[in-house]
Amino acid sequence: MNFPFAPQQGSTIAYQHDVVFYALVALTIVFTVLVYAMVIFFAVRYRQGSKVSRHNPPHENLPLEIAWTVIPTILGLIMFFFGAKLFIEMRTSPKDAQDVYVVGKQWMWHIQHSNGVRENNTLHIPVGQPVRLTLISQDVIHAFYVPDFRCQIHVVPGRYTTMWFTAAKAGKYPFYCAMFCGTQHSEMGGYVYAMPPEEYARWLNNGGNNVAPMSMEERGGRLFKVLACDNCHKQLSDERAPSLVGIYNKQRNISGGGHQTADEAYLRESILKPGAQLTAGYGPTMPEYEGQVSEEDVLDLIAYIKSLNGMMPSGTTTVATTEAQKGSSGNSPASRLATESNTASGQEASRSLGATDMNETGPAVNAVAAENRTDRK
Ligand code: HEC
Ligand SMILES: [Cu+2]
Repeated sequence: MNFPFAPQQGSTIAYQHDVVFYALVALTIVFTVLVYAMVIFFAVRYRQGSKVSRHNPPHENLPLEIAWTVIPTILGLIMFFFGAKLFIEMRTSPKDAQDVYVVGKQWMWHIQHSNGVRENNTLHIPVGQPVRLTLISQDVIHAFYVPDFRCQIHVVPGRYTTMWFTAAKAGKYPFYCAMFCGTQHSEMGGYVYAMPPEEYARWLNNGGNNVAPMSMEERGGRLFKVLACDNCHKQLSDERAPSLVGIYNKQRNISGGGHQTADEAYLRESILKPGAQLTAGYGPTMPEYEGQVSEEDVLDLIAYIKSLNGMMPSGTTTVATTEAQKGSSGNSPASRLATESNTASGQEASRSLGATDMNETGPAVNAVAAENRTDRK
């Protein structure tokens, strides 16, 4: 069915809730139809002027009266039993529930976890563990409503209300303000992110970031892949580009004669304006990254290039442009670099950026990273 009849059942009580709800709807329909069918039937049959016999109208029918009293009473009590049982369950939070505090105000939801992590209009929770919300409003009456969890509670100024639920499966569930509270009431909502407990713990420990803060070096390594620097700069020099392994603070031969120390300034210029000083033996084929990457990105790239010096065994001066290195064995520092960047930073890049973002340039990468970070105002 494409059009869902009801919201998905995202919490542990959603199924019971739906059973009670639909049973009540079914009973209501049955009795409404029964009563109205009889009203219409008798109204038509005994309308003024109809030729039906009106002799001997029955004045009492004990079995019938007992039936129409006892059967609805029993049905009503059954509904009451299951309804009250579920109501009590939904209103009594388990002792081990994890506390989350929610403040509603025109027109947003401020949420705070017990370790101090805050978020706005999103609520991250662990799957399969009870979560208790304590809610209050800063201005007018709101209501916190998670349809997929079948949970709703008023959020009132000057008074705490509570509600609890256990998310049944990981996913993204919308929540809304369910009490008309002013002009932007309809925008007062967000999403519950139910995540596996380990992931939630990681999220909480990272201060509400999905991705652990990366070191400059790690971020630089990721940019090096994302910006496709590694298309040309392999771990070994080849005809496309010189290797960057171990070049930091080493003398570089500049084409047309002369030397340059590959310090930060030289590396920055080599990235932003590669044509300014070409490495001996190469043409001006490297694209200019000026305007493509931010200064932060450049600093991160430089930190990454510096870290490549650590790949060098002590005593080695350079592997950058040595022809002999091309035939080196699998244990060389250069191939260790290859393995490292293919696994660690490569996975990091695809995990947090997604495969399609791999061609994005610097500022876009920053935007993605910023989006991953939760607004913590
Ligand atoms: C199209 C191939 C290509 C791409 C892509 C490329 N480079 Fe280069 N790069 C070269 C070539 C060729 C040279 C040598 C000529 C020169 O100095 O411009 C070079 C030189 C350099 C140097 C100076 C190295 C030395 O020997 O002193 C650095 C640093 C550098 N690139 C970093 C980067 C970074 C960082 C990126 C990604 C943002 C990148 N390159 C992308 C081809 C490329
Ligand atoms: Cu509201």
